[in-house]
Amino acid sequence: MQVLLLLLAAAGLCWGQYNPNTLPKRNSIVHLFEWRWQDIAEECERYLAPNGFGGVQVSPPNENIVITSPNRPWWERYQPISYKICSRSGNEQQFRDMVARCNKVGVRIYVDAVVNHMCGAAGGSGTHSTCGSYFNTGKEDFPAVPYSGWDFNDGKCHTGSGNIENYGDMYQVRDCRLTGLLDLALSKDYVRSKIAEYMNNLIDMGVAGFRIDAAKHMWPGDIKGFLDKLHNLNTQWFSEGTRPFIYQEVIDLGGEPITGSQYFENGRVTEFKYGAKLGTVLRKWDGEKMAYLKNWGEGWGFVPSDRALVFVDNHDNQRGHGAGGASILTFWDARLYKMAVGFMLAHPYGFTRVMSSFRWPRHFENGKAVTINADTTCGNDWVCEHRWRQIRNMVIFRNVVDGEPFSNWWDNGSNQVAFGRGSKGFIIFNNDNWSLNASLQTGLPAGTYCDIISGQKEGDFCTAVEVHVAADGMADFLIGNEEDDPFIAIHVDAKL
Ligand code: QV4
Ligand code: CA
Repeated sequence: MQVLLLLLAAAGLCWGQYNPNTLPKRNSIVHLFEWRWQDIAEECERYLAPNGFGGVQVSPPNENIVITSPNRPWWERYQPISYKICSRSGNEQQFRDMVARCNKVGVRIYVDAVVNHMCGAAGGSGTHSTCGSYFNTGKEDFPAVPYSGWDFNDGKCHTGSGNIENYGDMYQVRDCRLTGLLDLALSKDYVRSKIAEYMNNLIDMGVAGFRIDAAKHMWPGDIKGFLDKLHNLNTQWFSEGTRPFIYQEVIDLGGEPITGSQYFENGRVTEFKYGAKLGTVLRKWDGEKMAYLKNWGEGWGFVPSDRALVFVDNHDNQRGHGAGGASILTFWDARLYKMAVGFMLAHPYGFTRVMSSFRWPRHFENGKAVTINADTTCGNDWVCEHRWRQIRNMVIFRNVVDGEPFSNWWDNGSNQVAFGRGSKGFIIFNNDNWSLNASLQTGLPAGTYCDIISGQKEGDFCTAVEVHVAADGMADFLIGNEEDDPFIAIHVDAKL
C-alpha cells in the first residue's frame, strides 16, 4: 500500500501544473488587465466570489521601466527592471493584502511572469523605473536583481540586429531579442535561480500559479529548469504538495517550427487558434459557419483540452499586438463578442479565461481607480466585460454544468446551432439572417427555465424570457435575428 501511495504522490506531483487549483466548480478565471491590487481585492469580495469566478490573472507585479514617450503605455509593464513587487498596480503590501483577501473568499491569483527578458535595449540608463531602481541597458546592468552582461543571450544570437528576424528559425526565436528586449540567458542556473526566487516569493505569499509570458522565446527545457525549483503552494490556502498552475504563452497558429505541444511537460499552453477561428466563424468569413462547430476543440486541430488555456481575445490581440489577426472579436464588437464568450463558456473544451479591458488610448500617471456605477457596470474607462450580465451568467452556467458531457447537438446546416451539457444545461444560437423556430431535445428535466442571457432567475421569477421543457425534454425555441443577443441559455440552477 505504501508503495502505491508513493507512486500516486509522485504521479500527483507530475500532474499538478495542469490544474488551476481553483475551488471545486470554479471553472473560469478573469484577466483584470491593469487593475490595481486594492481594486482587485475589492472585486474578489464584492463580485468574483459571489458569482463563481475561480481566479484572477493580474498584470505583471514586478518593477518595470517608466516610459514617457508615449506617455506610460500599458506595455511598459512587459519591460522588467527588477523582481521587486512594485508597479503601477501597487506595492508589495497591497499585493499581499490582495492575495490574502481573494484567497479568503476562494478566488485565486495567477501572476503574469515576465521572465524571458528585461527592458528594451534602447531603455537607456538611470532610475526611470517604477521602484526607482537604477539600471543601465547599454551595460545590461540591473543591480536590483542583480543581473549583469553575463546573464544575457548576446553570444548565442546570430542575427545581424540581435533581434528575432525569422520565426521559422527556432534558435533565434529563443536566443535573440523579441522586439529589442534584452534576452535573458535561461540556460544559466544563476538566471533560473533568480527567476525561481522571484516566483517562490509570490508562491509563499499565496498565489496559485503563473502565466509564463513569451514562453515561445524560451527553450522548454530552460523553463523546466526554473519550474523545478518552485515551491509547493502555501498550505494556508492549499493542500500539502499542491503544485503551481502553469500556463505558457505560446502563440502557435501553425506553420512555424515551434508548436504548443513542445511545452506540454511544463504545463498548459495558450491556444491562440481558438479565438482566431471562433472570430472567423461568428463573422462568417472564409465560408465558415456555426454548423461546423459540431466538432469544436481537438477536431479543429487545437491542443488537447486538458493542455489548453482558452480565450476569445487577450490584452495583445484585442489591440492589434501579438497574433490572432483581424478576426479576433473584442468588446468593440459587443453583439458577436457576447455570443463568442457564451459559446466558449458553454463548450467543455479547455480551461477558460475571460478578458476584462480598459478603453484606450488611456494614459495615466498612477494606477487608475476602478469605479462601480449604480447599475453595476464600471466607470472610469474600465470596460468590465466580466460584469456584463450575459458573460457573468455564462461563467455561472459553466460551473453548473461542470463535468457534464457535450450532448444533443443540433444545427440547421447554417448558423443556427444548439447543444446541451448532459442534463444540466442547454444553449442555442441564431447567427443567421432569418429567425430560428425549432422544437429541440434539451436533455433537461421538465420545468420552466429562465433564459440567463436576456435576464435571469430572481427569487421565484424570470426577469425575461422563459423556456418550458416538457416531460420528454423537448422545448420550443423562437429567436429573431434582430435581437440584441440572438442566443438563449438555460440551466438547472435557473429553473423555477
Ligand atoms: C522597439 C522596436 C525594436 C527595437 C526596440 C529597441 O520595435 O525593433 O529593437 O524598440 O528597444 C514595446 C514596443 C516595441 C519596442 C519594444 C522594446 O511596442 O516597438 O521595440 O517595446 O522597446 C508587449 C507589447 C510590445 C511591447 C512589449 C515591451 O505587445 O509591443 O514592445 O510589451 O514593452 C510575439 C511574442 C509574444 C508577445 C507578442 C506581443 O511571441 O510572446 O509578440 N506577447 C507577450 C505579451 C506582450 C508583450 C510581450 C510578450 C513582451 O503578451 O504584451 O509585448 O513581454 O507574438
Ligand atoms: Ca529568449
